[in-house]
Amino acid sequence: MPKNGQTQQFDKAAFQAAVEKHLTTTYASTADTATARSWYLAMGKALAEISTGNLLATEKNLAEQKARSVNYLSLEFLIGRLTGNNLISMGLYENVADAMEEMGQNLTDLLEEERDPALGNGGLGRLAACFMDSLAAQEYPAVGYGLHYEYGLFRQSFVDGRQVEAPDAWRGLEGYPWEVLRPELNQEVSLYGHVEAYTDENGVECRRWVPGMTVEGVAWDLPIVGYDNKSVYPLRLWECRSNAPFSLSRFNDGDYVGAQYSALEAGNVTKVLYPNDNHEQGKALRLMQQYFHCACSVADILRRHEAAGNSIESLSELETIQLNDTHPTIAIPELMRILLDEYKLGWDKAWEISSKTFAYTNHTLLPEALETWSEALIQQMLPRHMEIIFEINHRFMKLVEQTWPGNNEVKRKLSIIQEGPQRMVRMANLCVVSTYAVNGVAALHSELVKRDLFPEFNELFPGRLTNVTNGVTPRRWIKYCNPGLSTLISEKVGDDWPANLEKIAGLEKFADDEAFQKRYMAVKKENKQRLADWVQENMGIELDTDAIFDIQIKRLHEYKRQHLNLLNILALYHRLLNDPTFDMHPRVFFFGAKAAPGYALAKDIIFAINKVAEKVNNDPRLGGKLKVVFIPDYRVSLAEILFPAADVSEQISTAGKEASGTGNMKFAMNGALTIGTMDGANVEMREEVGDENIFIFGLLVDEVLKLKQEGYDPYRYYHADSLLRAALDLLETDEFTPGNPGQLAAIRHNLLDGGDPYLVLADFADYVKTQEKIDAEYRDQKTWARKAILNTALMSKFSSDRSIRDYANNIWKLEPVSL
Ligand code: 8GP
Repeated sequence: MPKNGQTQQFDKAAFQAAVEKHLTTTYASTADTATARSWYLAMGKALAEISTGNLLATEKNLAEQKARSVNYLSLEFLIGRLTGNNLISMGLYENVADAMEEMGQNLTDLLEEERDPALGNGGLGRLAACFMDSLAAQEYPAVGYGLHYEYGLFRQSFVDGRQVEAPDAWRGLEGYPWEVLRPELNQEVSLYGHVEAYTDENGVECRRWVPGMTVEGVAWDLPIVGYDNKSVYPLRLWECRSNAPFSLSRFNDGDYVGAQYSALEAGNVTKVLYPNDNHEQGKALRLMQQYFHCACSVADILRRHEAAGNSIESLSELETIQLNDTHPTIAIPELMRILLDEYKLGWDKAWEISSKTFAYTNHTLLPEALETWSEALIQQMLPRHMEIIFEINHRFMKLVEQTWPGNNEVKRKLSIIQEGPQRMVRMANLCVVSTYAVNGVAALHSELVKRDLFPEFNELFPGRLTNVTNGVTPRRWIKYCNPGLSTLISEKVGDDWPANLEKIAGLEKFADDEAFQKRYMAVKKENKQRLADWVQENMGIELDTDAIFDIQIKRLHEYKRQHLNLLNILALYHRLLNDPTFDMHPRVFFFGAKAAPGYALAKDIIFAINKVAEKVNNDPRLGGKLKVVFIPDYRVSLAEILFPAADVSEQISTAGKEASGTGNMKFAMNGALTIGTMDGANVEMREEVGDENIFIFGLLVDEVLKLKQEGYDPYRYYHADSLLRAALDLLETDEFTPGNPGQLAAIRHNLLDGGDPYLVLADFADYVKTQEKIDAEYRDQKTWARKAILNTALMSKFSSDRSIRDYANNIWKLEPVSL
């Protein structure tokens, strides 16, 4: 347990009094009648009092020290439940458990009352949350800027196997106990209108934006508590409200709804998180969200900068702004607008400041995820920003002309404006041109960014494109979610590993120690039991913890290839029923995944897995060897049960498509062995653990490209491989949908006649073979235990503390400042 300043300051009686006070005055309840939820809320409020005090002290200290800070701008922060995690960071877990016990309350039960703040879709949002944790743990001055969505990512349930979405009111009726309103930080945001030219008092020709409407940005802070230190950084979430609630004249005319129309409109802006992962839809309201987020955040950064007595010329010395993907790109023209139109700095000076302030992280190469916005839409909503984007592009095109004289093809390719029937603004190009650093998120991905996505930019701006391999926080993803393993690790390497994950390498020398292997596997077994109990209780499926727990949890997407996993399950089903010589170790295949509501094939894949699960889980002919469990409403709090319980981690994307992956790291830290392609961070994980401790299969990036160039024919694999044929053909029968043949046929059709865009069939045979190898190796529990221990021991590179140090040293040039 960390013993930091907060532990020493903890006054049990005062804390209990604060809980009681909130129970009565905030939640109108009494100790004898309060529900578990009221107790949880009151406890949360009492804890937030402590963290808010430290948040204000941290802000003051950083302003006084004139510390250089990073501002992490992201439309998503998938933070998960804060209470348990913050208690660990504050070093107060035991103290608070004890204090609550005395009040007749069990802390573990109270923690279950918290709803996950699901303010993100998947990898990109969860990365932002891990990064905030690592910034605070290492005291690199930081502010996270996001949106205060009223509804987070939808809640998922299954009705007859099909995904059904419901709104996620994560704050409940009472509000979230950790959030604090910061009314003094509110901002006014402009939209629409036109641009006008005018001559200023010095006779200089100027331009300015005359907005058509304004809305109000309301600031909410969530505390990001530094592990084992006193610093608390804000995750500042902006909520949009109307600042003109209704027009009095219209109200008097009896037009009650019309009078509140602007209030309704403004309230919509931060109403809901767009539920797309690795896909953009180009909706006007989404652009409004993005601009609203950026306008509030940039204004707040400038407010802080000036309040600390700093000149605008020194902005890039004291502040850097990291853009988490292109979603906050509009912050660039917004800062330029303020520097030009409000500070009147002139283009060259404004550009110098702005381009030294921003850096950009790319998270995907998938073309459908690369954002473009219609020029007409930006022109209408943000007319001055469109002018500024044109000017940036005009100057950039001159540079391209100097470098490649007369080459119109390269100009067309690099231009921020994409020509066509509808001109579009390419946000990624705007980012590369306007930032001082662009990074990919794993070594392979960053190479592909340079080689395939932006080769000319790499030539034009040598050194700008770089890599920072992703990581995950060991506090949440080992210490908090896997207490059994944590105790074991601390016993062997000391208890400071959560803040210094390099220490975990000390486990390597116990990999062959039989006594240690037994204890390590006993912890795994307990974690499998915890998951099995959850499944029994919530889904009514009974599981055997001697079976291999094989888990694929991530968003549902064709490129992640849950359907490759499904085809192997169908192949096993076929062999168990038709091949008397076939034997397998019992295995449970777990899935957890949400599909974007408009993504039909992804939803079909969920339906198919659920239908197959229904059948195999109840088919006595299988002798209990094969089970399939699709966990509904997969979210961070369920991930905390799933990662520690896995024997096998599925990381099976088509090579070149998964930028990094971060679930892969969480599994391996918790002792699951990976079955994976040479994609994303799998490549670097293999480097760390060695080829014998990971199961790699499938085509390499260049083999994928070559096969596609040569003309990929999925039928070739279908005809050549009888097992694949059997698996695919099962999808056309009514085997899993009795009386309704063809209900699962869309997947087969997509793979055979739809061209199999993600080469599922090409990788099938090698995948099946590698799964057989896993089956054989699992039977030798000693060797398996050794490999699992080595996975835990050799994962230190994938701590997000290391990622953040890479950003701080190589990109942001940031120094830690302790409180
Ligand atoms: C994800 C990548 O798919 C994943 O490989 C990576 O680990 C993660 O980012 C963090 O770097 N990308 C996205 O989630 C993504 O691009 N989402 C945007 C479209 C919303």
